[in-house]
Amino acid sequence: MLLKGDLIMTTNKAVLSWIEECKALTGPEKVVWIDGSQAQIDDLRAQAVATGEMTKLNQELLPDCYLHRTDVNDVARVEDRTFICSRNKENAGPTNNWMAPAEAYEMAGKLFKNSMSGRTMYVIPYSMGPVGSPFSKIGYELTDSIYVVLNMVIMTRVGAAVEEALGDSPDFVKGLHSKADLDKEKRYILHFPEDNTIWSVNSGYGGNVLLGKKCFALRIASYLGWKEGWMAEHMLILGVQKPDGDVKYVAAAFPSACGKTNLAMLIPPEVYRKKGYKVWCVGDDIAWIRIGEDGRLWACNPENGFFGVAPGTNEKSNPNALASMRKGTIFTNVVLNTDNNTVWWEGLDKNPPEHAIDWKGNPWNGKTADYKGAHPNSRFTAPAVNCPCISPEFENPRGVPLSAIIFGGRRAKTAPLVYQSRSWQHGVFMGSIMASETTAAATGAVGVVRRDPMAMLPFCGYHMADYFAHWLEMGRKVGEDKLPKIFNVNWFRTDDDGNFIWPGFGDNLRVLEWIIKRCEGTADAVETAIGYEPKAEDINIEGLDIDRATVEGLLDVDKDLWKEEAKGIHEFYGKFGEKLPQALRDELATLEANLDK
Ligand code: OXD
Ligand code: MN
Repeated sequence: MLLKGDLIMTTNKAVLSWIEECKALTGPEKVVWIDGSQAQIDDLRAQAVATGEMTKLNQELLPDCYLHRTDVNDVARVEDRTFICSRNKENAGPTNNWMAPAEAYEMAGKLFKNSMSGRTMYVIPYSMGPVGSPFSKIGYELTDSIYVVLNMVIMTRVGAAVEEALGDSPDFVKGLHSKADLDKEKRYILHFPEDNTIWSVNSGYGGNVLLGKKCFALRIASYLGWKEGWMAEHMLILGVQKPDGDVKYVAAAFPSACGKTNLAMLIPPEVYRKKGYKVWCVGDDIAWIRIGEDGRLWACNPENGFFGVAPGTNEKSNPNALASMRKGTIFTNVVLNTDNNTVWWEGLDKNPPEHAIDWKGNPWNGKTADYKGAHPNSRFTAPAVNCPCISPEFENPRGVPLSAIIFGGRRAKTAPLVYQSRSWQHGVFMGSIMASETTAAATGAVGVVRRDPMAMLPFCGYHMADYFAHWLEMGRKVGEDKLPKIFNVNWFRTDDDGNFIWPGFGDNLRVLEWIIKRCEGTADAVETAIGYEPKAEDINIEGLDIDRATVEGLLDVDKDLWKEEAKGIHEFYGKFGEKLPQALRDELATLEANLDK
């Protein structure tokens, strides 16, 4: 039986008894069931404005948009306080923090004890993926934060249809979140993969508290995928529509700060637009990948919105993202322009507001201030339907068939603009050695190589060597002829003065074009020590300010740098000991032999 409003209830016994347990633990004053209705959303927004939790923005310029500021000590994901609480320590592997489940439940149980006293517990039933799709999985998040509710309503599919789809099944992810007192010393993001459970306490920042996203759709889902024969990946999904109307889909994994959202929403350069090219965004962050009825790999974006980084987003870097956030969007930790009640961030334009409030809530004059007004990790939470290039296949319960998988990173010299793997196994090796060099934007030394296999280092919910083995196993199941081809790209090669050589942004379509032609068997390649590369003349530079010789430079493979790279890979692989699949050791040996030729 389903009732409306505050009284919405399900008869699902597993759901009800778990909520009772969480109520007894956290002691809320009342419980409100989220039905996703507009009336309820309006009411919650009004409550959040009344308490100061959110600021209503200029409704003419930014209809249904709000601003929220997090606590100043609570502005990003906390990897050092994120744990995989598998029963066996070995199953979390060397790249995750681990805590024994009993210890974790006991320790965090004390932090949750009466943490919702005097507060409301919101019950959010949500689906990752279109409700009822074979890809989709259901979760419940219990939270004491209206901000979380309003973000989850954008980022996931919420409400009664989800509960109907679940029926009496106990197969749902149990997420419990409490802001508690936002004490950063007591902040924990705990995952219990074998229990389908997530506990998050003492944070109010998106990545730690929107439990459908990184916690469920990557950490728990990667574990479920391993057990059930599918894959949860930190990948964007886009479709390139060619002039003949045919659309080819690719999924791409990049570590953070490599422009994933920008690539996902790419606008083709003019020469391509004139020919009739178009790019469709299916997702900007997460891909769930399954073997389809035709035996190929199909991908679905489990999310329903974008939780993107605001700074640097502008009319040049990503006009589609800007268009996506013009209505129904929640901005977090950006600048408030008090002259017109709109928002601003560094890199939006060259006209910072003079009368403003910074992300910490202090008066800020953008014309004279010598410090940033928006937090570097300030965010927009925007509904996917707002995106002008959202794919017509976004809601397709079958997902989209993948022609290519692309890995990438930020490398000043080592990796060429693009290269292709010789096989699926070699492609898995390419993903496993993914790395990015640190930039001046982050604290710490510049140019330090950080390995981030498949961009999953912070998000893999089990032993990463088992994860590599799972990739290899998926390849064996599908078979080379039906598998997507695997590529690596690097938009970030620099010249001797440190300037980027490749124009990037929309022009990345020029590289995607070669990738797609390789998948179709209509472009040539040359074999190098690291894999297949385009001939310089096969990268279209029509309308660009760079010449053929520059493209040759971008494709250059410096064997000495790669020998250094191979040493770094040995060191990284050393972490995994005996568990590292032999196939990856073989690939490393092949690379080294090729470099010595
Ligand atoms: C994200 C991340 O927020 O990868 O998407 O950190
Ligand atoms: Mn991400």
